[in-house]
Amino acid sequence: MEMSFRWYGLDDKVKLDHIRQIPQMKGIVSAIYDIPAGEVWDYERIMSLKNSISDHGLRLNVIESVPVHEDIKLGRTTREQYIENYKQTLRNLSKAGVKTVCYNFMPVFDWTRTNLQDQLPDGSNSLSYHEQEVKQIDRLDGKLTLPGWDLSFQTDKLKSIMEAYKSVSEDQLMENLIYFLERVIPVAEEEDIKLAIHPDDPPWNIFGLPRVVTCKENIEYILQKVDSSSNGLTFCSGSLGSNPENDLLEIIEAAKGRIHFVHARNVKWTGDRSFQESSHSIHDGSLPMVAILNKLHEVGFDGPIRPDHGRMIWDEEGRPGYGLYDRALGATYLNGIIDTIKQ
Ligand code: DNO
Repeated sequence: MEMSFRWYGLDDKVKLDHIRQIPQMKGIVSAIYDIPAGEVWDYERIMSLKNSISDHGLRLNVIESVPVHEDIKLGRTTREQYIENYKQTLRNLSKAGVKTVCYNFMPVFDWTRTNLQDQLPDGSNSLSYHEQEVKQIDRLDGKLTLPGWDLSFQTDKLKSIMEAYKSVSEDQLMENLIYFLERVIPVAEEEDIKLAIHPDDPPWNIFGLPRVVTCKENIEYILQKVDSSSNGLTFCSGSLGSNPENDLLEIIEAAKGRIHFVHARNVKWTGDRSFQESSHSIHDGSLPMVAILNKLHEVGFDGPIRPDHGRMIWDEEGRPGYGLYDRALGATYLNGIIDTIKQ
């Protein structure tokens, strides 16, 4: 497995020189963050991102993410142009040597939490989600906001986009995902690119918006419906694992051969549809990290893996979930397990 680390580009407080000092760190997972969803990523800009990373002895091995325009998720007729643009971005990435591309199909909101600095018993803090708090928010009052949202569109359009989703059922959203994949996967195949869909986080509907990358059955459906090795999964333990009903080992088995990227992190279940992110250790969270890595190895996964969110420890301040210290501890913990498995 290729140990990797997410880096938010030159503005990231976490520096490549520091990332490189984490033992066995090889890959950088990044993106071009200022290109709006739906637009083509320019080859020169991709190359400049790639070179800024290789100058520091690391390799840009995964793009996370090329965002999918809302019109594609909504199935609007305008999706055709955005799909063409997506294909062109894939061609440009491939030309630049990037072969793994992560993306998600969550309507409107990417990962959602209710607290970005929830204190843990050891004095550190981390991200948490409490369903009761989400339920209390009126989704259409126009002021919908939660900490840490990655919005893929202008916030002033929030109300109309939420309205538009009222007529999109889960089945329809799934159909729109398949429509998208049927068109982009042939290009990914030609370009030898592995697309890796990220599960929904959390893996259930929020604010009445449908979500479909939530469970084993749906993941199997997506992988089988467009049956190509280029159509794969980002196995994210923390996203899928925040629902105790998801058996992570069974999901790995079901996606065997189609897992192209791994996000490894732990969460502690704190109540019904509620959880808090913990350290990566099996002693702190509810997820069987050792068994997960064993299972990934057993099904032959040997691709890029990154420690996912970390806690904020040692007074570090920065992007919630994406500080240096706890993610470095996470990488080291994961590497220890991987080394042991491989002996
Ligand atoms: C959160 C991340 C997600 C992820 C996207 C992938 O920290 O795991 O934002 O990057 O959902 O498209």
